Amino acid sequence: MQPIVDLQSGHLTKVEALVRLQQSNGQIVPPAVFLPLLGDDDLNLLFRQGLDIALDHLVCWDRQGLAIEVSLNLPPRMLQDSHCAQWLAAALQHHRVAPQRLTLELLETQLLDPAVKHRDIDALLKLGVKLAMDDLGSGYSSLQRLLTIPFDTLKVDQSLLIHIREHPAQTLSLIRAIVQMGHDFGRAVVVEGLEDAATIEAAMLLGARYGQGYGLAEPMP
Ligand code: G
Ligand code: MN
Repeated sequence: MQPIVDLQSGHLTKVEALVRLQQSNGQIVPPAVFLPLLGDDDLNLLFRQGLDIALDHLVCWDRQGLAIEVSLNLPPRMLQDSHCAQWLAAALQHHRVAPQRLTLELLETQLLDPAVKHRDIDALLKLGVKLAMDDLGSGYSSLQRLLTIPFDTLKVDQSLLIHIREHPAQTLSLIRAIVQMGHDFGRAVVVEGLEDAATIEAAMLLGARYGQGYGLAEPMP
C-alpha cells in the first residue's frame, strides 16, 4: 500500500494497492518482472484477490478511525471482460464499501486499444467507482480519451520527473501544463514519483493537489 497525500494539507487521502511477489528466501520480486509472465486469467484472479484484500484493509482502517480511499490498477484486458462490473459490484457489496471510495487506475495505453468501448467504461461509471488515468505521459498520448472519459483523477507518470535535474525548467513546465489541464477539466491531479523534498515542494508550488512517491512514503505491507 502506498500513500497518496494531499500536498496542501499533508493529509493521507488514499492508498494505491500494489502487488509484490515474495520468494521463499524473502526476496521481493517487482511487478514489472512477474506481471508479464501471467496470462489474462491469472491477472484477473490476481486483481480480484487484490481487490478483496484492499477492501478488507479499508474496512479495518475505518474501524480504527482512518477514513481513506483505495486505488487499484485494473489489468489491461479486464475492461473488456463482461463480468468486470459484476465482480466489482459484488466485492463492494460484500465488504459494504461505498463505490466512490474505490478508484480504478487505467493505463493510457490500455485505452488506446480499439477493442475498449465506451460501454465498457460506462459500466464502471454506472457502478459509481472513480476512474484514474494512470501513468499519464508514459505511453502514446491518449488525449482523445482524456476528453471523452470522465476521469476523476489524472496520475502524472513518474518517468516525467526522471530528467528534472538535467532539464529542470522543461520538466517543471510539463508538470505545470498537466496540472493546469487537470484543473481546467475538473480532475484531481496526482504527481507520481516524488522522491525527495525538493520535488514534493515543486509539485506543490505548481499547484498539484496530490502527490505519491518514495519521498512521501514508500509502498508498505
Ligand atoms: O504504474 P503505476 O503508477 O501503478 O506504478 C506504481 C509503481 O511505482 C509502484 O510499483 C511503486 O513501487 C513505484 N513507485 C512509487 N513511488 C515511486 C518513486 O518515488 N520512485 C520510483 N522510481 N518508483 C516509485
Ligand atoms: Mn497505478
